[in-house]
Amino acid sequence: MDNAAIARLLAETADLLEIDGGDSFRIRSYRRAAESAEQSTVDLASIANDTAQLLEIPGIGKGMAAHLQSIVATGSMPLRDELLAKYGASILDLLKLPGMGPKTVALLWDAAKIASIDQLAEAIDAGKLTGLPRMGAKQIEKLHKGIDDYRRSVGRFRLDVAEDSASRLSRYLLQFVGIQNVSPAGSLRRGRETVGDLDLLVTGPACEPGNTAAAVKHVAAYPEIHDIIAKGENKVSFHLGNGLQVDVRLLPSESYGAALQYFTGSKAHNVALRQRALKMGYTLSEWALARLDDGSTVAAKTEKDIYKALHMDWMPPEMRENLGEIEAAAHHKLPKLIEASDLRGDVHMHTTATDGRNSIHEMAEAGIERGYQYIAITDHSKNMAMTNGLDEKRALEHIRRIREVDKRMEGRIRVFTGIEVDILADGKLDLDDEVLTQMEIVIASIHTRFEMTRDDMTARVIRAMENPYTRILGHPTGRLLLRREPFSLDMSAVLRKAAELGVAVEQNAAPERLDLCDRDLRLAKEMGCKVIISTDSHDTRHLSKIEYGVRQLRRAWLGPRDVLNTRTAKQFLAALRPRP
Ligand code: DGT
Ligand code: CA
Ligand code: CA
Ligand code: ZN
Repeated sequence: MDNAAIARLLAETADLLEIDGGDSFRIRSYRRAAESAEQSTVDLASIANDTAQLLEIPGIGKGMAAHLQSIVATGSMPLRDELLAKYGASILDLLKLPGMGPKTVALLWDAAKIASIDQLAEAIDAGKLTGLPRMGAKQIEKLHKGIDDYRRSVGRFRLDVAEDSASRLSRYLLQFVGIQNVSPAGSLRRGRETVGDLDLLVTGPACEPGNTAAAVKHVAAYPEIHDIIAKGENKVSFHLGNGLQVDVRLLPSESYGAALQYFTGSKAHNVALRQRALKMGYTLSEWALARLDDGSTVAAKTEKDIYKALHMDWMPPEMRENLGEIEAAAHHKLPKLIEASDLRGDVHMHTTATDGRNSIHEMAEAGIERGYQYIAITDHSKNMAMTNGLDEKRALEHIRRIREVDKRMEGRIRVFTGIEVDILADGKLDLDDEVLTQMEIVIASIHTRFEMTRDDMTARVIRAMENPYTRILGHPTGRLLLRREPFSLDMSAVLRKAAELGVAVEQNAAPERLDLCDRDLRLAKEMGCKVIISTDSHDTRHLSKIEYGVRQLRRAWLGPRDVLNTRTAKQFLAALRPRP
């Protein structure tokens, strides 16, 4: 760890302390130490074990020396960890907005629990800042603009947001007669949970070289453009009103496959693929796979042609991260990935009994519409008071109603009884066993007390899974993408325990959650963990969001057999942990 990194950690700690309303003397001591670390000519990491030498540095006393040693040894220090656990790392992003200091951040936290730029944007849109001290209309307007600028420069966007923007833009582009085909590339095509910018490839008669002026004009006239960054003969880059950057490329159809391959990436995949091409005497570019000796084109028109010329099978974009897919494709050993159409049921959803917007019956009809054989109704338990969570008595009534609807469906769809029962702070479940024993699907989830230490949180989750009624661990990380960090958890310990107990872990497909990242999912598969995927729908329209979760399963190379709810209703129930 270099001095600059140490200085940054110390300065962050000072910022967090100030947000926390800490003692000003203490805050200053961290700032001074940060400056000293920044300016010191000795490498602090190399002298960290020598306390006497540390104390010679101006601004470093005994206490600070111990903090430095902890930073060098562990990459952090207890106070920083504690404050990050309380506020989340995203709160520090707020300081990057113009005119925003720790005092204002503290004010926003106290008044509205705002801890990230996205939360601030939401609060502004909802008019929640009006009336707060130091938040006049002018200041709010300035913040609003600052957020737009920030997002334009560094922000990432949720997959669903990027996809909506891409499909609206595609529809517009296709209105132009000379544009025949629009396809997303980049991280959107690879299904990453967040997207940095949109890469759209466009082909058609109006996109052929030397003839693009009219098409470029059409692209640049898109009404949702906020500002144009660059405009050339075959490329237009711009920002949308929401801050998302878009690169639209107009391509000759003869090199469409090469461009699609190149701009889909990932960078790591492309680098490895180019090396393979070189070894075979070819060069690979966005224009073509060509021979090194005479430059003649080997393949360019379709991605399949290119991979085939490299003696590989074509692979789904989700796999292209250079994590073994190149070798697998070369040995014709690519696995079959799961698809949304493999799923036979959705087993986590809410109704008007708690915080959902539709009735049991409406959810069942929506399940039928999607072609499902089964759904599970899993409303909240009483600990979630703000959702009108079910206590024991109401839960039993609810089961009766679910069974009634199930019967009324006359086999058109199975409606499982279920509950999303809260995991309390000590790892106990929020409802009595007598109630849980009536439920076909018991999902145990954490909704409160996110701020525990990693050890405590891991013990809490494991204790909840040890309850014999727990069949599924719901949204296992609690993260809200770009808004709330996952809670601190030893994921491999949890997955190991889940595999041992036979508890299934949920990939929550809600695009703001996507709890298990591709790495977690790979780990789950390696450990022999049962995996289910569900939408956690609060509305019949949410059932279609399953696709966002499926993309993550595919990124982790999961096939239909790796996911329990690809099975029939009967097989699905039998595959879950047996009920006591
Ligand atoms: P993002 O936008 O941050 O979510 O991620 P990507 O993967 O969409 O990255 P982006 O938009 O910078 O570039 C799109 C693809 O274009 C990328 O996946 C691979 C290709 N590409 C872009 N720049 C380079 C480069 O400098 N070298 C190589 N090999 N490929 C590049
Ligand atoms: Ca991109
Ligand atoms: Ca790009
Ligand atoms: Zn939940």
